[in-house]
Amino acid sequence: MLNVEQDTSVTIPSMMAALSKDVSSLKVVHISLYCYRNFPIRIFHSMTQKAGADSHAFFLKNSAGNRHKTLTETELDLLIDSIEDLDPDLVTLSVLAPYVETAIEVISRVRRISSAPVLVGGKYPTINPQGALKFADYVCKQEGEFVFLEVLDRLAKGQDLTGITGLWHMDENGDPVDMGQQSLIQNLDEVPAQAVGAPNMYFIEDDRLTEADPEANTPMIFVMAGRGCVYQCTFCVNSLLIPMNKGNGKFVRILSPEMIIREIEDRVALLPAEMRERAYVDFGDEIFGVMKDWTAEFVELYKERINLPFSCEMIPKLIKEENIEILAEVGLSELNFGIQSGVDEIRKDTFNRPGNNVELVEKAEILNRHNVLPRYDIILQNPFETAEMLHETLKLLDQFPHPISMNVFRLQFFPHYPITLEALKKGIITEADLTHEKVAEMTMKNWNFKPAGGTFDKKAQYENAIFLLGWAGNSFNRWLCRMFSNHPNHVFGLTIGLLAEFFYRVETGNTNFARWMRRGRAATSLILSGNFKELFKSTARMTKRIFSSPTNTCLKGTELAHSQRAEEH
Ligand code: B12
Ligand code: SF4
Repeated sequence: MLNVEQDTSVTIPSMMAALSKDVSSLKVVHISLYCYRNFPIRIFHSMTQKAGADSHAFFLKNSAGNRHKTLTETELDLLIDSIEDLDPDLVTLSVLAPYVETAIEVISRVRRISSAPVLVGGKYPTINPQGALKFADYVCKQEGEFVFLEVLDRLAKGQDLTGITGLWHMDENGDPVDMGQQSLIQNLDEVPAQAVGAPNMYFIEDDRLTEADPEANTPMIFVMAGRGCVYQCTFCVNSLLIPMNKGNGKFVRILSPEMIIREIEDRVALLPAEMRERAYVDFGDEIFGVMKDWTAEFVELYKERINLPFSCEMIPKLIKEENIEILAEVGLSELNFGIQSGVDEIRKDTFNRPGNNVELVEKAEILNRHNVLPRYDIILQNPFETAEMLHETLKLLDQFPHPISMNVFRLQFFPHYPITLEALKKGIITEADLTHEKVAEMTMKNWNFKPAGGTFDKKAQYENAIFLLGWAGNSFNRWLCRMFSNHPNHVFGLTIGLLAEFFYRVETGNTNFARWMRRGRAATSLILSGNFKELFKSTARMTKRIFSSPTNTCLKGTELAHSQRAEEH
């Protein structure tokens, strides 16, 4: 049953203004799992503070890609002890599918020391509210701003939390009560900007709790100018969210250029002076800079008030030369460009994704003409693809302007996604592959493709070659991949496998050797691009870092921030 509330006269500011005065007596703890760049937790922390309540945001670890560091007992104790000291009236968590087990563990510990209601929201609760009710008292389906404000108001008035649209709970028999969902927020300008560098933000990592926001101290300014996408790729949450929100307001929404510029200005102002000159902006939107009028207004303001390099995501089909041209003029330097497969049929039939190879090459050339570096997203270990299809992908990649840069992922099966249902139907996976433990293992340790050297399997050899092409700043790698493409024999296949595995270890390793190799690679690319100024500056920074305290948590956070974005989406 869909229970949609459509009262458009209620806005976030009007709801905030109407909140009970007693909200100021409330204490709320928000918890983010494995991510200090968590947009929802930052938005809710900001809203809670603006509402006048005492808000505390905990970032329990920050991990990305394959490098998820296991949560330790000490880290959990640090969180629980802090919550016990705070004695909150409400505890909230934002939960993605990979972190359900962690959420269960955290909540069971919270319950031992606090009787506060536990409210969860996010992708997992939105897709499976019944499942989330097994570990939380209240579950928010879909966007949570209105739900959250209503919860604050009711708690302040001492009222119970049942009967709120979008807030699911159990009835007296222990059965889930379907409370539907609220309509989508149509005017994003109403939503308070995410809190960065605000009071009461804590980061728990490496068995330490730091009372500071690590995000306030990184040169990468990560923002979202909008929400939503027009496509429904079968491996993406939008394939579920778009149908779920039919008749529920516009799905693709965007902040006004003025609001996003103000948010970036505030972020730049937070940075220490020496960091400002190497600051850059990264837009996490699913689609950015597509609408002509919005883009024209944005570039004008950006040039005048921000003037920093920036990167974004754009679906190749939506790339238009006139937009790229003006965005590049004001600093667009890198763009995530989703190819996913080099075979039109796989893209269309298996992934339900727009665009064909001819078009992809044309779009990549547009970027090349405007000196925008594309980062190609590729999905490997796709059981729907054959060795021959991967050979096609290898050939396609060779047609793009070189050197090429890539994010190489492994196909993931998230519960309920269309591609997962298809794989279940075809017997490619079973329900046993979709348990919380399995999803966690795949997304926390096997998110990025891991090449395996020494394989005689042709499909794996092509995958290794595709991975190696991402390291093709080295023209030997490119030559080798081309030779393999023209003569797909085991001599080339095995050599590529060994090299690919070596480079993967360099990219992800924690040894000193791996770290120095990564530095060497970065330095080589600066030398090749003639950027000696940056080479000098980063050498100076690195030298300073090596001789300063090795346990500086914020520095570690900064390093992670650099690498994290590249290996996630
Ligand atoms: C931006 C983004 C990121 C950013 C920021 C992530 C973050 N946690 O905010 C970065 C790059 C860091 C990232 C990393 C990862 N991501 Co990501 N990411 C996205 C993306 C593109 C947008 C999410 C977003 O922030 N939207 C804007 C916010 C405001 O909306 P929202 O998150 O939906 O939150 C609203 C509601 O859900 C609700 N809500 C959310 N939490 C709560 C909590 C409470 C208490 C309440 C009341 C309501 C509520 O209210 C919010 C405001 O309206 C989505 C795709 C998508 N379309 O959503 C993938 C997505 C969320 N990512 C995904 C994955 C797998 C990951 C990684 C695990 C990848 C990896 N292995 O490294 C990591 C995990 C990071 C982490 N620990 O959180 C998957 C999750 C799949 C799933 N079914 O859960 C998604 C859905 C993509 C996909 N494959 O479908 N990601
Ligand atoms: S184009 Fe990107 S964001 Fe949009 S549905 Fe496909 S994968 Fe998701």
